[in-house]
Amino acid sequence: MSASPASPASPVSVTVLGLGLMGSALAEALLAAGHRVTVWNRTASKAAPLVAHGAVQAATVREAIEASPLTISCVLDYDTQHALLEPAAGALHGRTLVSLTNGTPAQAGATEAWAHALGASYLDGGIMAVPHQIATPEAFFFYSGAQDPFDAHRTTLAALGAPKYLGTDVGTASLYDLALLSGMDMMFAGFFHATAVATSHKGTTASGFTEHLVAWLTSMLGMMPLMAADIDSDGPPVYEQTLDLVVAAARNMGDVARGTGVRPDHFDRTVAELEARIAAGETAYSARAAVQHLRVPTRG
Ligand code: FVH
Repeated sequence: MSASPASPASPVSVTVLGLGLMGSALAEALLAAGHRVTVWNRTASKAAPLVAHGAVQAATVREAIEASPLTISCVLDYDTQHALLEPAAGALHGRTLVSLTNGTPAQAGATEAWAHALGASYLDGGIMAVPHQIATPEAFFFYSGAQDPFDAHRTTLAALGAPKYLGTDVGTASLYDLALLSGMDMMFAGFFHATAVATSHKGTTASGFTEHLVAWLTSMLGMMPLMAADIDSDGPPVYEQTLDLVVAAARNMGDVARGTGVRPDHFDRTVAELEARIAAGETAYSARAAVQHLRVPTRG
């Protein structure tokens, strides 16, 4: 990411609230794209590198919001965000607020209602990147909420990473964001578990073993679209195994963990759950059944 400003066809004024690792990367990307950037952060000293690159530092949240038609908020969580915005709420009238703070669909819905009651436009966003990936081809962002503010600010937001608009249901961006983060979290949990088991072997390094793990998981990624098609369909699954085979493998994975001094709890829970399904008369293991068994009744 370059700090020397480019000259976009239409430079615009943008405010960034929150200059943690991510907020600073967002502000830097907007500056690099040639926009006029106003910043505010609780710890004022974090603005210094951005001011050196041309940002204007606002003394208050209200002053920051008033500087631009578009305010991007990226702080710790929604409670923090609301506490910052509430005293300056009047300044949002006629402006657009984009929240890139991580939160839930319910928080997105409450913030949209709050913003609309103030006469502000609102978009909720999910950042699918880490700070050093901002403004690179790897970065993409989910947005949801009213179409008009997205259309109005799409080009500006594209300076951060590819914008993917998910529609007017404001909770969709955070739903997708948290679903992708859940997948990532469980993938890393699998990596940590596999590495703990493998490095119990004398002479095996995490780096050496991880070459095998990455090759294996990369080949398994190709299964996901097939499994997804099965989950979407009502027909016979394309990919299916017997539950007996899957429970036997899970039992072995739990036993090897126990034998190598690694916590076996995940596999013990899996074995118990699969045995209950076998006892209930199920015989087949498919992606569709796996997803169905994850669902719990929700209160209506
Ligand atoms: N960093 C990442 O990799 C992930 C990538 C995906 C999206 N997340 C979300 O982005 C939000 C901000 O994350 P961050 O990386 O900037 O986080 P920090 O570096 O820890 O900065 C936190 C900012 O929040 C401000 N803040 C915290 N508490 C308060 C408060 N009580 N009052 C006012 N501001 C507060 C903090 O201010 P300061 O400590 O510098 O004064 C930072 O600006 C987040 O939702 C991630 O989940 C990032």
